Amino acid sequence: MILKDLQGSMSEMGGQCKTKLYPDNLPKTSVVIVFHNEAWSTLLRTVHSIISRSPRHLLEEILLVDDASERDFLKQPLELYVQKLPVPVLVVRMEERSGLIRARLRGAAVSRGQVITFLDAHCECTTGWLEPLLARIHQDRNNVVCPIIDVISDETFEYLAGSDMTYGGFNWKLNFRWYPVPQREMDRRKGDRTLPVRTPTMAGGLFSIDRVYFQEIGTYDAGMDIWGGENLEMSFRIWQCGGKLEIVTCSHVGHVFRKATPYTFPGGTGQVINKNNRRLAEVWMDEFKNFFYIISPGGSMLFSSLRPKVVDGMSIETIRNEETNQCLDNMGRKENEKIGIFNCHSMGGNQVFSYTAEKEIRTDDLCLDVSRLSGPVLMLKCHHMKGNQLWEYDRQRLTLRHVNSNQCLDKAVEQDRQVPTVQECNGSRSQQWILRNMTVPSSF
Ligand code: UD2
Ligand code: MN
Repeated sequence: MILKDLQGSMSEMGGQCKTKLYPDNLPKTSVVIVFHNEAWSTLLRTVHSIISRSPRHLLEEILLVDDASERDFLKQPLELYVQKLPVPVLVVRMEERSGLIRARLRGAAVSRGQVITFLDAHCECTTGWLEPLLARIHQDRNNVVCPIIDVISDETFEYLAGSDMTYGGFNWKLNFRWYPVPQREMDRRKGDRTLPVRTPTMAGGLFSIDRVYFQEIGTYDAGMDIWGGENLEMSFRIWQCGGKLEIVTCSHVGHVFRKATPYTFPGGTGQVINKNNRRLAEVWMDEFKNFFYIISPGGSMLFSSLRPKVVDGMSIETIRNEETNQCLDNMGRKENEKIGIFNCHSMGGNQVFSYTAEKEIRTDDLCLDVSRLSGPVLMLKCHHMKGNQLWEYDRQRLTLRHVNSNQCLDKAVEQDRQVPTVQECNGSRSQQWILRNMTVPSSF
């Protein structure tokens, strides 16, 4: 869709949203904002936008939960400032650094509204943000609802509208990811884009939930530290406990997406996030947790002892070159970069790929892609259109033929380093690749 069309249909949707009517008796919400070392301006931008853009009768209070910040202006000056505001704003202090999950739980415990709305501490609520959220919960208190998250630039602080064309998913490292809303969900909402989008997962920072439902499903996992994992954990919890998770397209809230965090991760970033993700995997993912253990670097240490058996119909493989005995490896590289080749380590991580039913060779949401003869093998976003991402594996000859170019996956030496490439198929050992299924214990 070209940008002009997108903007056209967005503003059309905006128009439909503007004329929507909401019941008078919507539930009241408490807004819980947790923060650690937040900047004064962004925190207050959040608070003021809530006050000036929420109908007063729908706003019970705002709770600012300070997760043991170290900045003086967030202490007494903040308390003096909020006393003068026309809405009850309470500053709650954690005794020690507890992480955003336990800080949110404290806020929820202190709050009194029928609905609890969580926001990050660097947001801007837009006019009309609240009514559509509360209306969905009023319709069914098992609806958990997110606004469309607009982008506030972390350089200029300008406000850029988000889209209703993406929703939440995740990869097997258990990172939250945005994906295009699938056609079936577009079809379900055909003719009325003001209908909420059902989303598998949420980004985590901005959502409203009925207080009783929140308690019924067991709130958050209080054993999770600092940051990460709780968003997928809550998403899985909701879908597995009789709820629905939705993006309400008539509600927009901006969020500053930061390139760096203004805080530390006591114990180490990787360790903290891995611990949270393991809790999430163990509690909610049944045997699917094994994909996580194979693919995530921290989990893979467990892998050799676990020897997971993975659900039928899905497979992940290592791809080893018969001549050099080295394995395809994404080298931790990103979209548009070249795939690499490296000594096989059997630890999963960067050396596992899925050879999909659509015959793509896939790592996360990137697919091996070749666009010119004898050219480099790049990792591009999977487009599911076959084309340059279609590979035919011949289990007898052990070749991976790139169908479009009719060349075979091979390797070349470039600046003293092995790099995958495609070449005329010639039956040489350097064009033979062993796909080993990581999920069959006996292959160890
Ligand atoms: C996203 C979510 C965030 C959370 C996170 C995963 C959005 C827009 N943001 O990351 O809410 O779900 O994914 O965990 O969906 N904070 C504390 N104590 C800490 C660390 C953070 O209070 O130890 C606060 C922080 O000040 C902020 C909030 O928690 O208000 C979220 O942290 P973030 O903004 O750094 O997370 P973000 O947006 O990268
Ligand atoms: Mn944030």
